[in-house]
Amino acid sequence: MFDAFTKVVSQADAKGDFVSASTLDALIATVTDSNKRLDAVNRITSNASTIVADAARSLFAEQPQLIAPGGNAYTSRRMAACLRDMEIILRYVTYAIFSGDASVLDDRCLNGLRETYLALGTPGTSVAAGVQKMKDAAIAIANGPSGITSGDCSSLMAEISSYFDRAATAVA
Ligand code: PEB
Repeated sequence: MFDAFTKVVSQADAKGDFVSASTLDALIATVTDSNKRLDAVNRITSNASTIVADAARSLFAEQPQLIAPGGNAYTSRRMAACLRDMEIILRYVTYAIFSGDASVLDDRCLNGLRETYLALGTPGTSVAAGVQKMKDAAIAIANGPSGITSGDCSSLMAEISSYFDRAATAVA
């Protein structure tokens, strides 16, 4: 499991190189912007249950077969498993945002998840659609202008989007 810093060290060591000046510049920018990152993690974390519940509601409205008898989220046991899965994925995305690196998300959540859904008979494309809905809600919340010092968060938001996209792609 890497963060933005240990990843760079590992890559440099694999080549027997010192950390390059351009890499240092990128890490300096990461440190300079770290308050934005922590604010985004904090906003998404403190709204996690709303993000999950709204995304699930919207997913079931679009794909009502999931909650119809025989559907993959039919019965409260499967519904609970589904909401739990979305929450787990969102939680690992917040870890990746915090670390500035996707490895925690890859290693501890996404690795083998497609195969798990295949074995369970759970439609991965529907999980991916739910993840995309969580992405939209999380970005809206993290990027919301109210009650926060305004600044350019475009690159951070693109990074956050990439973690959700990575999760969606991994299961679709
Ligand atoms: C992954 N999900 C399920 C299971 C596992 C995971 C391992 C089987 C065991 C169980 O039921 O608990 N667990 C989950 C995860 C990690 C982990 C992400 C990462 C570390 O450890 N059903 C739907 C939707 C979708 C869904 C499309 C968006 O209709 C999910 C939610 N996951 C779903 C369902 C089950 C499940 C299990 C319904 C139960 C399947 C079943 O028992 O029939």
